[in-house]
Amino acid sequence: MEATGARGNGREIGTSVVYFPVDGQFSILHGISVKTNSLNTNLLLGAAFAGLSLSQASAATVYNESSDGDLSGPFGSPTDLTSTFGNFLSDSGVIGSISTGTRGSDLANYFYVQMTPNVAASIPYSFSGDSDDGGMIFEYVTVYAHTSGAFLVDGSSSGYMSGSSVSDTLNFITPSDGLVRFAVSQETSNATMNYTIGTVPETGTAVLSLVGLAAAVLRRRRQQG
Ligand SMILES: [Ca+2]
Repeated sequence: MEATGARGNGREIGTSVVYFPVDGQFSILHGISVKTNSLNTNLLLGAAFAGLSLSQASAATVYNESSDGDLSGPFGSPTDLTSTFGNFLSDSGVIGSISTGTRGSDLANYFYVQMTPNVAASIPYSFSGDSDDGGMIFEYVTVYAHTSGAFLVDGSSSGYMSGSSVSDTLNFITPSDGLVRFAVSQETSNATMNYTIGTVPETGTAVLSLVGLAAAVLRRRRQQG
């Protein structure tokens, strides 16, 4: 989906953007329609497509176990993701799962990443899962300084649930070499636990951004008019 002249540069809006022969009504993404027959419609569409291009350009880097491989189980040999992300503090995240008992033998996941040294990090995480114990699931994300093994978050940032989900944020100061190890584990008999660590875009984010930007521009045009 490209609009000639507007790709990746929103500053061109209002100077040279005319892409579509619009008279009357143009439908955006099967639901949102913009009704006008003035040049404004072209400006709106230009803004929308420029926004989409910018969104794609800054898309998050995500390691997904389902397509990129199961993360390491032994604590002493975590998966090295330093080249996957470059800097995990940027838009990036991990999607994975652990399972135990009747659900599998993937008891824990360990990986380490590179971050900017000596900065305050705030990393979101979430768990969702199911259990056939009919009771509680305890899950943990523990954060270590990879090189020294020192605790950065001691695993207390955990929750419990049965068939629901929890989310929280891991707040810590990155170590002097920036290498940070994450440990994901759980304490239950029979459960599969899906988790995310870091920034993981939700399905449809780009579409929502596109529609939202177009709507915002339209509102502003109306206010100015
Ligand atoms: Ca796994």
